[in-house]
Amino acid sequence: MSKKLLPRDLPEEELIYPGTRACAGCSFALAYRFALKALGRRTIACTPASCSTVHAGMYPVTSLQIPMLNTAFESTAAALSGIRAALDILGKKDITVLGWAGDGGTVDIGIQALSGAAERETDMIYVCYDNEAYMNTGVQRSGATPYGAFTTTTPTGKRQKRKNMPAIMAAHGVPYVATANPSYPIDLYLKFKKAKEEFKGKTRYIHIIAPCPPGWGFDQSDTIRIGRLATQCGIWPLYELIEGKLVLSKVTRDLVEGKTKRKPVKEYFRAQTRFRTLSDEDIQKIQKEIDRQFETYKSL
Ligand SMILES: Cc1ncc(C[n+]2csc(CCOP(=O)(O)OP(=O)(O)O)c2C)c(N)n1
Ligand code: SF4
Ligand SMILES: [Mg+2]
Repeated sequence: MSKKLLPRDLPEEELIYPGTRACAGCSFALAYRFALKALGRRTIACTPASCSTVHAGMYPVTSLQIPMLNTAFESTAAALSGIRAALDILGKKDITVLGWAGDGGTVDIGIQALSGAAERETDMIYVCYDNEAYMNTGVQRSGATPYGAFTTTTPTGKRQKRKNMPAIMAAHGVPYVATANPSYPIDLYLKFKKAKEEFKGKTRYIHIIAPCPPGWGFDQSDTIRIGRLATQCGIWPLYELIEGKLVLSKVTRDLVEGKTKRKPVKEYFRAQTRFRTLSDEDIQKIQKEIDRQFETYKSL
């Protein structure tokens, strides 16, 4: 049996300097750190306007130790195709081209560029870190904001459901699609490793939940717990879609197989002030949907 990977086994090299401009308790900053441990220094990133731009810093100061191109909101994936083409002409095939964009920059404003790049089978790893709203401009709703969540543009709670972006990417025929969660850093690290090494040369898409203390309304010391709760209650299942085939990751598989007990979604919702207008009735409905989803997983 292969040895279980522990945090101490991960590469020691840090490609993000400590003391970034992200808020204390920001989870995408943590995800980025683990992703770069897997991808290594020979990576060029591309980021649109977002909290991630702030995190990277303003020239000549930066938190990143890799080159990063800051693009207009809608063009991350188009820029990635361009960078890739230039690197290929230069014969620099070993450099990983990484998109690092928020949910607004992915599921709404950047979706056409991403769809085009996926259709062109651009050799890239595209990441959506999903804090479920336009956080950098003060918490406006996005197509990834979940039903019932307060944002400044949904003051009584959003009345629509979120887009299923991993399914949209799988429908493009993208051979490696995965969800990840910074509260499970080893799982996240291994997915980036797999994307880099086993699907080299192809389009790869990783969608990461990114709990955000100020935007979601929880204490900055609770980030890891909130992230874990999202997966433990089934709201954020961890899986891969490999050539379209669903492979559940261990933590979610254990919940499906009953090896660990799924937590009630109520615990997740009531831990965040953004869901303050979500009624108990709404929560029951969502619980039933999650139960049905897990029955489907079981039947697969
Ligand atoms: C075309 C365009 N529209 C609006 C903006 C303003 N803007 C900058 S960052 C941002 C929010 C980005 O949200 P998201 O992509 O979810 O990333 P987050 O800030 O949540 O990390 C907005 C609306 C912009 N820079 N460009
Ligand atoms: S607003 Fe949220 S996502 Fe943005 S830097 Fe702060 S914690 Fe991170
Ligand atoms: Mg966002």
